[in-house]
Amino acid sequence: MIPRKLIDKLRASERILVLTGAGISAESGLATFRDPGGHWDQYRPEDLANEEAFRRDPKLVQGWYAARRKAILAALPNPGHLALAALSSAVPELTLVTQNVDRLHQRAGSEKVIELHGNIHQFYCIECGLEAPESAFSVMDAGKVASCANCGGLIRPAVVWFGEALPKQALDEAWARAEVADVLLSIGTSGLVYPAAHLPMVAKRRGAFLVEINVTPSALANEMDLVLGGKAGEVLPALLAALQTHKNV
Ligand code: BJW
Repeated sequence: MIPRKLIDKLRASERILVLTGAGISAESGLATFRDPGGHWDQYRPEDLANEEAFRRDPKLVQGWYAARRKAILAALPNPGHLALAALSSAVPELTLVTQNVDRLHQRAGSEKVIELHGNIHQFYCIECGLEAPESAFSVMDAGKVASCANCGGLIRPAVVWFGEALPKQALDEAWARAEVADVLLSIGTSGLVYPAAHLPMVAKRRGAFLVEINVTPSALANEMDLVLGGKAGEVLPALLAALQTHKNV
């Protein structure tokens, strides 16, 4: 299932960059965005994931994020998350960059995770920036609009919406790691959202070996050196096992 060439590449590599997307959390029961049955089947991105939409209908947007946050808190890291956390101890240097806001990588034990699109666990005031207290979630869970205790402004999730800049430090760090990676694993992402989708190309220009793990080929599949079709929660544990077996030979 795992080509020997990949094991050899991983064994020879000094720096591995992993880019994950919503697909890695699918086996934890969380919907992706663009797959059939995904979030964008139900809603148009422009109605939810941008500031204009939020100001137009804060109740809809807060309610959607509050419901997703609840589902995320009830979900568990799956074998894909766990295998990536274990992989970081099996190779010299692994940088994990995620577009996911769910923090399942951290819950699986990955220590340093570069979050490109923020996280869904914190909310802050759109006017004064104050972080919202835990009580705000009860308000949203009850279907009401939560506002800032300090200034009355609307509170929003600490995620990156369309048209917003990614956190500079996270993007700079991810870019820098892409420039020096020997191997890049792109896992469970459609490769449609930029600038995250540029990272594999940045790594490729510098000579990295690109690998995709996805149930269906992504928009970036043609750029890959190797495409492993399958679920992240099955392929990654197999990859880890193959690497460990080979190590012991
Ligand atoms: C499995 C699996 C299993 C299933 N195992 N696999 C060209 C260049 C640069 C930018 C742009 C550009 N064209 C347009 C833009 C702008 C825009 C953009 O990219 N739009 C495209 C859609 C065209 N980008 C932005 O607006 C970004 N900001 C920006 O560019 O700012 C510029 C700026 C600079 C300075 C000042 C001001 C502005 C921001 C993008 C923010 C994206 N936000 C979202 C929502 C975040 C919050 C939330 O979670 O609600 O992030 S959108 C959504 O898409 C979310 C995801 O992180 C992101 C990526 O999705 P992902 O993870 O790839 O999921 P899916 O569903 O697409 O794919 C799942 C995959 O998994 C599939 O391939 C499945 O097959 C696979 N899969 N099960 C393995 N078990």
